[in-house]
Amino acid sequence: MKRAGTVPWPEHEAERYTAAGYWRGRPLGDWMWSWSDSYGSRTALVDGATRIGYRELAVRADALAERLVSLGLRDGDNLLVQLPNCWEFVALFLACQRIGVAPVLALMPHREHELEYLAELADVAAIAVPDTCRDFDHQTLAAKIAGTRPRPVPVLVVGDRVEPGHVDLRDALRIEGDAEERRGRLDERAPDAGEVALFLLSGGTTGLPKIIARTHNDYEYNFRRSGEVCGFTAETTYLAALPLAHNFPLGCPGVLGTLAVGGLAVLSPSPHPRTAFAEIARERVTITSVVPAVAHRWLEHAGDRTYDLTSLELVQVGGSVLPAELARDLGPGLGCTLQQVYGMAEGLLNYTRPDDPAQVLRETQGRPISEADEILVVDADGRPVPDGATGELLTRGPYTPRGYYRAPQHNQRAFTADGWYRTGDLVRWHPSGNLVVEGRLKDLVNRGGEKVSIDEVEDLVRAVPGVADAAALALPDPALGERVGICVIPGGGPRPTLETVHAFFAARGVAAFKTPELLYLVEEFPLTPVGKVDRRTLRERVLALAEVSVPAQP
Ligand code: OOB
Repeated sequence: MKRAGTVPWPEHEAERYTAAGYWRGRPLGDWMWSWSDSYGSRTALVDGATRIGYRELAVRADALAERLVSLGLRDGDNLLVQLPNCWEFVALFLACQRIGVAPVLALMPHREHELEYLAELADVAAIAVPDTCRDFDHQTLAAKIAGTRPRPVPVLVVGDRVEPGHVDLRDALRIEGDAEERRGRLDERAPDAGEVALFLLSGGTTGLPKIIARTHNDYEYNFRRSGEVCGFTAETTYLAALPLAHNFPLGCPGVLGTLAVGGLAVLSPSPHPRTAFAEIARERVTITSVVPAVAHRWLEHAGDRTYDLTSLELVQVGGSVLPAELARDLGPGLGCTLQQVYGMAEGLLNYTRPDDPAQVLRETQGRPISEADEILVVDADGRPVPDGATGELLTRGPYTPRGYYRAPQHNQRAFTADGWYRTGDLVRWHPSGNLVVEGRLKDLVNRGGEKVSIDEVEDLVRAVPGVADAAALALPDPALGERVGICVIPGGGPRPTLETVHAFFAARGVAAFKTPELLYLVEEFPLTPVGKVDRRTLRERVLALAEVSVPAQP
């Protein structure tokens, strides 16, 4: 592989995956034109009042691809992308695929702390942002990040207020010149299908998020096979309500899985019930995907008969634990079938199938999409547990890469010597042949599907003035499932408060979803026999306190 720091699959596996037809040896930019050739005049994307056809999307993506080339971007370069759900996101993603540039998909809440780290780690050759989003000036921050690079990198901006010196991305998407000639020129630049197509961010347990390199071959299989399993067809109207930088709405089967079969992808700027319901009603959406926290809010609003949701056939729910009550009520409440999804940006995808019995739909997180997905459930010593017992899930397969990008040390822990990815999830096999997620070993807070590293939060809080030591905890939350709590041993000086911690996180430019929401001052941390912080005992103590002193959040 071209980029240093990627971990390829062993050659015999690559050959096996190719021979079995999982890997088809064509880059995603090539597939884009296949879709256009097959479905050319159909509508591919809806973004508010804008409707983009399949051929138009391909022609515009090509125009942008040539502009990226003229800006100096080349096969093997990485581009930091921080964009909300909009048609330009999809066009930029596809433009990159034409010329071997890999987008690094940052999340919208990311700020200087995360973006600078990602820009550095992936050594990005350009940055793409909106001018502003939810009152935040992304353009100014992107210019600052661009200025930290060893050589100046272009800033591409989607919006009405593009500053001088930045590239107007909408302008670069304008159609000029002969589309067929351009298509021919760009075909010459097609990257190898075994190379990196995109970078997804991992929830990460140690420090800042790790980067996952997904190849053209593996990601195409990811969304194609997902589409088959979930019953996506040319009649599908898919609503992307979750942020597209997430694997789930992007490729599970998501927008790419929809485009691959000639369906219609509707891009919603927010998963807010009113916004999403209005899109569902207007476009007669048939399938969408949500995290349990969003499902919870949708169900609360489902009784509101202002919106016609009768077109909905399937709602996919995944990303964090789906409470039993919600699993029971969601399908009837929204008038559609529930599909549980247990997936990860690292690869492995499990889905319940739409025609599974009700008990399987409600009580399990589904089964793998591929007969080539290998799964082991192991005990603390790495030995397989008896069938049906709970253990850690290890996996390998045709769309589960063998290591994180540029993280050799972390890879030694996160992968076994023979290439199994340690998910850090505790699972068991249900008698029906589906997986049930029982908990996790990894140190993170799953805040409504958004993953927060305990380690990263603790490191930050330890740097707050007046803090001697800090231990972060996942605390229960009725709406989000979990939220970030922090236990602090005060040092000298003024006592730290939630306000000082918030101010510190904001000044450091940390994504807001990582900021602790509850703070407890303690004198010491309980320790395990080996001298580590005993988080379980600490959590129990804090929860006992919380019952009397912390009002439930609305
Ligand atoms: C999805 O991907 P990530 O990378 O944000 O997070 C993966 C982790 C899993 O290892 C697991 O700990 C948790 O999120 N998770 C679930 C779950 N689905 C994911 N925990 C309990 N129940 C579930 N159904 O979250 C993701 C990627 C693709 C599709 C769907 C979700």
